[in-house]
Amino acid sequence: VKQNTTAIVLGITGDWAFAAATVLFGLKQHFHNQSYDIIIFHDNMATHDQESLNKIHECHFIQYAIKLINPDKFNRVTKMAFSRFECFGLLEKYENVIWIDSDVLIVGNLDKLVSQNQTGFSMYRHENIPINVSFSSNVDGYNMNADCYNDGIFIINRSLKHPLQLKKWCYEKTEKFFKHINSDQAIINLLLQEFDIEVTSLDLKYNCHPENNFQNPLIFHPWGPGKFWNKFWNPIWDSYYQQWLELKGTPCPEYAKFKRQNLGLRSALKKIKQYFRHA
Ligand SMILES: [Mn+2]
Repeated sequence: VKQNTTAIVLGITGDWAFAAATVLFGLKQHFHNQSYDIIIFHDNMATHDQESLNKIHECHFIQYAIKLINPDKFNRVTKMAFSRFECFGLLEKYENVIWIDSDVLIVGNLDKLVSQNQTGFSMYRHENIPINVSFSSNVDGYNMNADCYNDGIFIINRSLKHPLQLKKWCYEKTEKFFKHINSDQAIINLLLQEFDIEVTSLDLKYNCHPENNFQNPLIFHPWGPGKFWNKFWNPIWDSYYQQWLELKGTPCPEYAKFKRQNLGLRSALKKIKQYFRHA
């Protein structure tokens, strides 16, 4: 079997198979100009869910083992968020590696995504939001007021120097700075400073919060605790989710509850109208 030159990487706890499914459906719909391998780092995902995901697109499943000093410290992310550090190692096998958070919704064409990356590392930059939002306390020796990059979606390629060293550094500093950091994103932003990495600013359309009134989004990403299954109801996400259920994938208990509470027929119609007004 010929290996593709591009890998798309997800990392989820076993109970987020439904979320990965919605990303795979979005990719199937909107990413056509090349073929790619899909790699899913997971934490004890049920075999039948792996089989259901394979029906959407063949996936390479990798059980992720990492011992962080204190995973309970991170209330906003699970240890699986740190599996994005594996992307650096994957550059040994792939020319391009794309990390996509599984809480996103792909709504437009991604054929130009890989070519956005001119420097080896591409991510959306939050202008005027300092990196200290990702920390509970400052780390000495770094500029904590630098603009924060959002690592929910990033693209790296072989222009990036010594990727294995970067990977090692990320894990080491996650342990070393665990008292200071709130998430993986803190470490990625320090990494940029430590290795003086030039980042290509990814356009907002590839990493756009659903509450942003941006006109032509291609990927919605509700960073923060509100997700498509508990806060931002969206008909496209819902249709992908229904397809997942048709594949007998394990449902999302939170979404069933959210729908019951918030989506009587009347409020559903209202939200659909609002959606198409903005679309
Ligand atoms: Mn996210």
